[in-house]
Amino acid sequence: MPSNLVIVYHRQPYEEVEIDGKIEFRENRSPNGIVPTLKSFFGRVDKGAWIAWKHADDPSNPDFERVVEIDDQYGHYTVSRLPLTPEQVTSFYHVSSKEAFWPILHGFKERYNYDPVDWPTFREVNWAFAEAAAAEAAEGAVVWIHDYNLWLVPGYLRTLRPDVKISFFHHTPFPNADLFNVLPWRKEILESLLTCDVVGFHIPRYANNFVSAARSLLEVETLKREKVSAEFSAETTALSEQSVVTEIGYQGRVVRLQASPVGVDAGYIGKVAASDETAERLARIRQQMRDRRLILSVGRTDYTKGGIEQLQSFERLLEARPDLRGKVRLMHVSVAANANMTAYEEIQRDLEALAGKINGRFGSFDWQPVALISRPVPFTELVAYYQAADVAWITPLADGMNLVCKEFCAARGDGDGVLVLSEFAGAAVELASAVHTNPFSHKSMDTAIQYALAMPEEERRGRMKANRESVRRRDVRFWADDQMQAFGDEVQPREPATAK
Ligand code: GDG
Repeated sequence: MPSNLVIVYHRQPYEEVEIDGKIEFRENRSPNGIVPTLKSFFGRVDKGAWIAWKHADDPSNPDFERVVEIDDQYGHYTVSRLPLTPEQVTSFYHVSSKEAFWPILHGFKERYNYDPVDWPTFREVNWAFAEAAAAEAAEGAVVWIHDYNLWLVPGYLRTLRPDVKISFFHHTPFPNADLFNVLPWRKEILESLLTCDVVGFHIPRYANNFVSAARSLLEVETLKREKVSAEFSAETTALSEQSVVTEIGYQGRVVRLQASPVGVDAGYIGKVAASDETAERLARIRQQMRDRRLILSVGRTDYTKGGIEQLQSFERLLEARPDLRGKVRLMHVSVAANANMTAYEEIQRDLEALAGKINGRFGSFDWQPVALISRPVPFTELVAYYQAADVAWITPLADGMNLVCKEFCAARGDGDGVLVLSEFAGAAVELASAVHTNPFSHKSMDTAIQYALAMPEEERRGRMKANRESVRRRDVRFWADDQMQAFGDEVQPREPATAK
């Protein structure tokens, strides 16, 4: 049966676990908030399809199961798995996407590694995704493609299936022309994106940057510019915009640009937070903490997440404030999502060295200032830490959105806790009541954490109330509805099945 919604995302939407020689599909527990969010869309259509890749040493092996049927709490859908060889995965994902695109998207020109990129392989893999999507899509279906490693899919798909509606969402930032044009394949990428009906971004800044890149190379016309919607904070921060381009024209086609921030499943997080199990865990954590304050930091091990800069600030805090020694602990959860990549191994080593240095310098037999956690913490446990934290210290140097800060607010049913948030996380233009900080300034980082630790209860509660309201109102459902509107009537909104 053809699908009226096809989601194209490089990762499979579940984990494959072998139990007694049988493969079982389990909820994906890797540290990334995207997958459950996307699956929640399948509750809205009769039949959905997901296109991903799967490691295959020998893609011609007839036993390779290409299509898997799933019926779960999200709905009924099939998953088409493209068999990629280890060489293709390294080239398409680890090299082109992570070493070349990722640093440019996040503004780290000096980390951009051009030489090893094998562009024909990148094209070949993107073509395979486009072909698989074309095979699954019903007449006029919506094909929703995710993230920069599939940048060429829209262009290929448009040639294969002119009838489908194509929407492309960027989970990362989108840089301006000065940065984007560092990529030698810039024109090909932009021409592909301009075959979409909708190109989505988290926030207006990224949409405007996309326009700047497109206008620098192609005859693109601005058709509509609007005042930034009231969903985004009126307060100006590093990523604010006053107006946003919402429609552009290219070669007779109208492309709609949408700034639509991804939210979290606030209802689900609230339920986990209110459970007896979490209450027990929370009590245990509090007992272990005794009267010490807990600063919590959670993120993937990645130079964009600013872990090193944060630990350096924590060291300066303990240096400047002897009164806090023995009274405060930083729990720094930093989980590597991409094993065997030099850049991430280096960060991991640096984090370990710095945490060790701080612990050696300030710690004692019964007090370790930094708890560095490098293995994934189960989500239900993470929620207990969100609740136990006096401060969530979320200070990426660049981040498309950042879901951790939203999860923290959603988990704080007690109305307490302080969120310190980098101005360079997309979420900062929504969460006006967070304590904003500039991670490129020692002074700003150091002042913000001290301010948060000293914040009186009334102010804490006032800020948390406003942040929680915003996180709950613009949760994952809000994002879903926003996206559905952009798709038009092809995917009829209806009550989604209960997610998770
Ligand atoms: C990309 C963009 C954008 C983390 N550690 C553990 C754990 N996590 C979970 C968090 C959260 C997710 O991972 C991280 O989401 P983020 O949004 O913070 O970051 P990215 O993975 O970089 O995601 C980002 C996002 O896409 C969505 O568009 O916001 O800007 O970079 O859900 O809870 N979960 C568990 N244990 C951990 O140790 N269970």
